[in-house]
Parts: sequence; C-alpha cells; structure tokens
Amino acid sequence: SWKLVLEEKHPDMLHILGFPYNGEPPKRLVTSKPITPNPLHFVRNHGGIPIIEKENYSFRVDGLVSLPATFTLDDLMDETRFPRMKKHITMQCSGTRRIEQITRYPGQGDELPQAPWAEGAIGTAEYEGVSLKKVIKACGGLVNGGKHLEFFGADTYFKENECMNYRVSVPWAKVKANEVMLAWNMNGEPLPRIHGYPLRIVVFGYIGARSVKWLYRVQAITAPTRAPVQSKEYLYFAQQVGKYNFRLTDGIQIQEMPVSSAIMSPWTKQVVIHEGSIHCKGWAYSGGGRWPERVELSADGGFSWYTVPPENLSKKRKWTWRWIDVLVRCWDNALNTQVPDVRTAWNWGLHVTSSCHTINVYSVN
Ligand code: MTE
Ligand code: MO
Repeated sequence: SWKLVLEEKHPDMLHILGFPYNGEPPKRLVTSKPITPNPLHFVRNHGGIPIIEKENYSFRVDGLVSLPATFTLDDLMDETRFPRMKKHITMQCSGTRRIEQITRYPGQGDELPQAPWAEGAIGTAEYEGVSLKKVIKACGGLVNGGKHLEFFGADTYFKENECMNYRVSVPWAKVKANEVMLAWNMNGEPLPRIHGYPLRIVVFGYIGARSVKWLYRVQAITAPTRAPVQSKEYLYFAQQVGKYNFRLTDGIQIQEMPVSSAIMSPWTKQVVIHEGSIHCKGWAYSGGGRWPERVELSADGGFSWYTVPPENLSKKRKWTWRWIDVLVRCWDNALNTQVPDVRTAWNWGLHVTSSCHTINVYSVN
C-alpha cells in the first residue's frame, strides 16, 4: 500500500498508521481550500487496499429486496436508468482529534489499534454518483421487515493471514431520504484507489465509518448489523466505563457527529508576532445535516467569546512572551454547541472529540 500512498497522496501527509494505512494532512493544509484536494483528503483504512479493475467490477444487492440483482459501473452510469447526483460532502472520522483524549488518558487504545488522529481526519469533496434509493427501487424495494442496509467492503486483509469483511449498516430511512450515495467520482475524477475505487458508499452527515469503500455487496436486513466494525467499534461509552467494566452493549452506536471546530493556524507552540490581533484559521462542522451557524473564539479559557472574525485577541504587554489559550467553539443551526474542556468529553473508545479546540501560542508584540 505504500506505493499507492506515494502515488495518490500529497508528500506532506502525516502517516498516522503504516498498516492499515491511515493518514491526515498537516494542520497548515487542512483548511487551505474549502474543497479538500484529493491528495490531501485524510485516509482511514481498517485493512489492505484492494486493487479492483473497473472492467471486472460489479456489486450485488440482495437480502430482503424483491429482486436481488448485480450492477456494473456502466449500469449505474446509464442515465436512462438512474439520475446522476453530485454533492459536496464533508467526511469526518469519529476519531478526529482523538490525540487530545489520548493525552488525558489512553483509553481503549491498548486493546484496539486506534489511530491517534489530530484535527485533519476531516475533509470535503464533491462526490458524484447515484442515490442508493434508486438502486433499491430498481430491485423492487424492500420486503419482509427489511429496515437496514448493510454494506460490504472488499478490503484485502486485516492482520496477516486474517481476512475480515468491512461491514456496517445504516437505517433504510437514511437511504429513503436520498442521503446515501453510490459514488464513483471524487472532485471530478474517478475515486482514487485509496478512497474506494471503483465505487464507494457516501452517507451524508454520518461518521465516515458508514461510508464503505470498495463496495461489493449491499444486503437488506432487519436490524443493525452485528459485524465487528458496527457492534464493537465506533461505540460511545459513558465516562466511568473503562477496561474492566466495559460491556459492548452499553456503548451507543455513533452515527451523526455533534457540532465541533478546530483552529488550524496558528498552532500550539508557534511564536506569533502580531500587533494586537491574531488571525485564526480553522474549521467548524456539525453532523446530521446541521451546519455551523456561528463560530466564536475565546482568549481567556472560555469565559468570554468573540464572534468570528475576531478583531483583537491579544492584550498588549511590552517585551514579554505571553501564553494565550485560544479556544474555538461553534453553534449549529439547532443552537447546539461544544463543551469547553476535553476532560468533559473523554470516553473509553476515544471517539467524538467535540470539546472546544484549544491552542497555546507564544504571543510576541
Ligand atoms: N470502507 C472500507 N471498505 N474499509 C475501511 O476501513 N473505513 C471507514 C470508511 N470506509 C473503511 C471504509 C472509515 S472509519 C472512515 S472515517 C472513512 O472510510 C474514511 O474515508 P476516506 O479514507 O476516503 O477518507
Ligand atoms: Mo472513521
């Protein structure tokens, strides 16, 4: 997979895990453009990257559908059968900013290899494809209590000599709302191999984990899949839960991310030379189709907040270095917001780090 990483990804990517390959762009490049260039989009893999050729490719729809069927890419691209769909979608891993929780306490990391993501496990692309709803309709719709759709990814292997399908599911209601896409293009180009070539699922507003790459099967089922990625990973535990008292059934399956934001520049330990104001750059996002409505910055540990763009974050003091904590918080359109400190957000699985992002900079003026 390293050959692919070198071919498809930006040379400045930070390699978070070597195998399975996981990488994110460095801070200064996370928010360099509103649409993340493909080579800079983060990569999250649970196994090896399969090499699938378009000519040999098809995927199957079966389970609780009237007419199980197999589709090739040409079938999907036939506009007389399926209308095209193009959408700008932000993909966020629920492990984004996990490093902040690890710093407090390592959590589940000693049991599951958990990628120590910083703020870059989020990216936005324009995906093109067709709505999964139309494909299910072409299979005659769901039958006999079909309520969830399970997606299978063709990842090659997980550990040496150990192969496991990447499998997750989403409720039919999500598909019915035309919020699940079968995508073959990313920013106007065929999906890079590392991002699921030739076809992936893109679930709008859900954690990245539901957007299965290298799709080879869609199965209609009655209840959320019991496959490991859905039932053992991406669970949100209460804060008292740890190594000796955790029960998988007590975890909430994470679907939509809460509102969150992060400062991409300046960064912690950077020396910022300024004349009374510091320009902060960063991102804000809310899951489930909610959008960031207001972004605020605080220079006093979260007591007072300034609406972006902040005019003056620093107080003047001559000849000295100063340590400023800059916090960012976002409000979405439902007026949800973020808790100030990562200690409040800490959980055993180290997911959903949506507390206020804080940087410490040396301020020189
Ligand atoms: N699909 C397959 N087949 N295998 C995987 O390991 N990882 C998921 C999802 N789809 C994964 C997958 C997770 S956890 C995330 S966050 C997104 O892919 C990341 O998508 P990207 O690598 O295109 O950024
Ligand atoms: Mo993820």
